[in-house]
Amino acid sequence: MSNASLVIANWKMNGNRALTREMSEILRDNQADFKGVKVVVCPPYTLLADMAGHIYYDEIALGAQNVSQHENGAHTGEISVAMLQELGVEYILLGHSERRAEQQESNDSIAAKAAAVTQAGLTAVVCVGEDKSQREADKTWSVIQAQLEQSLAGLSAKQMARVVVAYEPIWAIGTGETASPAQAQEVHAKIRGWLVENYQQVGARVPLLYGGSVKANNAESLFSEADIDGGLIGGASLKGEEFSAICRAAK
Ligand code: G2H
Repeated sequence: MSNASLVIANWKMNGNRALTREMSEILRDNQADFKGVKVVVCPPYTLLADMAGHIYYDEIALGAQNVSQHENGAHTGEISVAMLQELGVEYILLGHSERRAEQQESNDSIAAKAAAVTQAGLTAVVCVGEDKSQREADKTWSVIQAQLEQSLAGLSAKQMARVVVAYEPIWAIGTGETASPAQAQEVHAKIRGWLVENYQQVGARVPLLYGGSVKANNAESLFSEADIDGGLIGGASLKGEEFSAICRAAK
């Protein structure tokens, strides 16, 4: 039985206007199959307005893949929380491992962004995860714990109520090598324990997503784990029928 209730599509730097239309039509046609599961689509910035125009049915929300920590001003190339809010964005991914690696995004800047997002009443999806060498050196939990401590630093309980944590082992991202349900659950249980220890009842309710090569054929077994509340889906979120099948597995 699934324990999931939230599935987020991370299109990364993929897609075009044709895909926003196609995806929204497929999700609209299949939505009865995953009633009760919140589905969030995070296309690139340039497709947000287009996607917003196609979201005309319940339980599907708009998300962005990043945001500036600044409110406004001289920050060329940046996009603010208010700008995204104006487009109808409700969820914002923060600290994805690709951004941590390619844009040298630090835990401090992720914490500043998480503060801005949650302060505005939007949901921050904070990503954490270890790489292969850290796992092999038995450092998985110390890496994740440090990321949690630093990326969520300074958030009040009220702000934490607007946080989702996504565990994405770097060695499983886009590689086809998924963490087994047991491997994912082991880390999720520790994240849950840490959240409860630090934020009590609020921490118990923070949704925990697994990400990393989730596909239609492994979603159900991952989503049946006790502390896996949903998925953050990359490659498979670009294929309408496969993504719908993943949403269905969350029901
Ligand atoms: C992990 C995931 C989505 P994929 O990055 O964030 O991508 O499902 O392609 O491994």
